[in-house]
Amino acid sequence: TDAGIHADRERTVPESIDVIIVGAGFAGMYMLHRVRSLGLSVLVLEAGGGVGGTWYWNRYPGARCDVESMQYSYSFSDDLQQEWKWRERFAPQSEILAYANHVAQKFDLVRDIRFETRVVAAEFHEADSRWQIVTDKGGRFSSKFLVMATGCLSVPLAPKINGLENYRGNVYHTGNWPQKGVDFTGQTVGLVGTGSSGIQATPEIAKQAKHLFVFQRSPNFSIPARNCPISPEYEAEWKRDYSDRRKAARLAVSGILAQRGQSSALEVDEETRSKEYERRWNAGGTNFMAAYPDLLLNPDANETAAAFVRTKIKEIVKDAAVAARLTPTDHPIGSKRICADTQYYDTFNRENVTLVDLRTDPIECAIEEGLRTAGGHSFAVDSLVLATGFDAMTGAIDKVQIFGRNGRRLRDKWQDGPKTYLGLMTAGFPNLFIVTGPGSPSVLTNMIVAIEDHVDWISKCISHMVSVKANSIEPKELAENEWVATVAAEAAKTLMVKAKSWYLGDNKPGKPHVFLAYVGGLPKYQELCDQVAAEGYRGFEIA
Ligand code: N01
Repeated sequence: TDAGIHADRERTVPESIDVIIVGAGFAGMYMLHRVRSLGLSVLVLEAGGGVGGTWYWNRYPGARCDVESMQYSYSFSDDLQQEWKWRERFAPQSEILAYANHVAQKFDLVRDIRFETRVVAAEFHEADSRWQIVTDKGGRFSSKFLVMATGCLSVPLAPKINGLENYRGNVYHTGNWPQKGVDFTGQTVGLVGTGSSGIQATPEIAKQAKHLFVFQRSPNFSIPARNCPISPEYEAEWKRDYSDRRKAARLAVSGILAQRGQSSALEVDEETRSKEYERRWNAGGTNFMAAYPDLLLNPDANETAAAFVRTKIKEIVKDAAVAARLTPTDHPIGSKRICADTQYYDTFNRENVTLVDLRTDPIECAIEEGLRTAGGHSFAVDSLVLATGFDAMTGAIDKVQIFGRNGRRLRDKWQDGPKTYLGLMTAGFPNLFIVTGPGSPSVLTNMIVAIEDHVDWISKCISHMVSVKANSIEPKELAENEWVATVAAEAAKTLMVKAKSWYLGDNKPGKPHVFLAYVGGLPKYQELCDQVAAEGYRGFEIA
């Protein structure tokens, strides 16, 4: 409750620490490492029982990264990137979690992390410019700086299904999967949601279950991942010039090294285009979208790529009616996050898989045995898997009761959409940093690159604050308002605003319709962040 933070304030003396970091995912772990090098005291508070963040929670069958392993990894330590061996082109969740644990061990991180400790409230005290932090365990802390490293897709979202309490089977959410895994052998399973998570889980559950019903509201575009083992030659090639490749990746809009087409999709003839799409489809992965630079800018260009994928779905799925239901027609390809799959569309050729189209016949309620649709169809299922996504970008911050200057609550400030300067800080909440916060490139890029850049910037900022003996830093309202307008204007130039998506908050009833990430690309953004710092933190108030 809101009273929580105020109640016990005077009872115990809080532990006093220079920097408190919330979250021990990839952002929190690197932040901890960097803060230590500043010689400050630091503590990480983490809700989970281990490190890894999103890769700790998302243990659903088929969970895998869609950025290649050689790139979806830290670049800050050459020693680390040389010694770690990735086994697959796209690492499965288990391997990424093992990597996170390896990093924690190598840099001796765990001694400064409190696990199973959820931050519930944080309040800024003007008198001493410090944050007072309260955890669900009743722990109280005081820190000069507070860093939210709480992730962009870390609060699972479950739809309200009437009567779910009457359902007698098991309910799982992909974003909060049981640690010991789930064995669906012999079960009839219902899976709701066909985003990245649902598309990855579907083929794996289908292999195990007696029968799988996939409840689809919106069909999605998906490209085959073509995952494969990493050959020793490929690994050696990467490791030979790892640092140059990392530098080159940082010059790409997405922070991902990929072959990028240079001409408009409409400048080349149809045959050339088809060949190029075919080549990328066969190469696999989301780099498909890098075929032409205008795919997310020009609807006609976009349609050429969308039409190609639609044809593929028709070719793969044998039942024409099922193929038609799986075919997206309501949004430009890539305007919702494009998916990468392993045998997703093929899975609908299996006898034990049924696609249920919720657009024509929506879920009405849960019954004891399973789900019932508005059309009166009942589906008896032993387990229900919700692959229904996340309260993206703002969810984890919103869950903490954060009070800034004058007791103003962050949730109230952000009620019409998040307001940040550079996605890093928000006015009225001094010394509160957000790693890959709303208004930064974050989810549109390689998250690890975005995280490293932000953590480096925040570390330098904290170091600057210490060296000039300043008490507080926060954005000026004007700079923040300008940035919010820039983020919206950049998004409006693209087709990204043409879909109902979590990028726009559309997946959560009542969430403001605001584009949540900066689409201008990582290099331009990073240059701006560096410039701002070099000019004495232009747009920030340092006191
Ligand atoms: O979630 P989503 P996700 N009734 O929001 C449906 C990253 N990620 O967990 O489109 C019925 O994309 C919803 O339908 P609709 C990646 O950035 C990456 O799959 O709203 N259906 C949709 O189909 C990704 O974008 C990886 O009509 C309902 C689905 O649930 C992000 O995480 C892997 C419903 C939700 O899709 C989120 O992906 C996994 C309802 N009431 C995730 N409510 C990789 O690296 C929602 N849905 C590969």
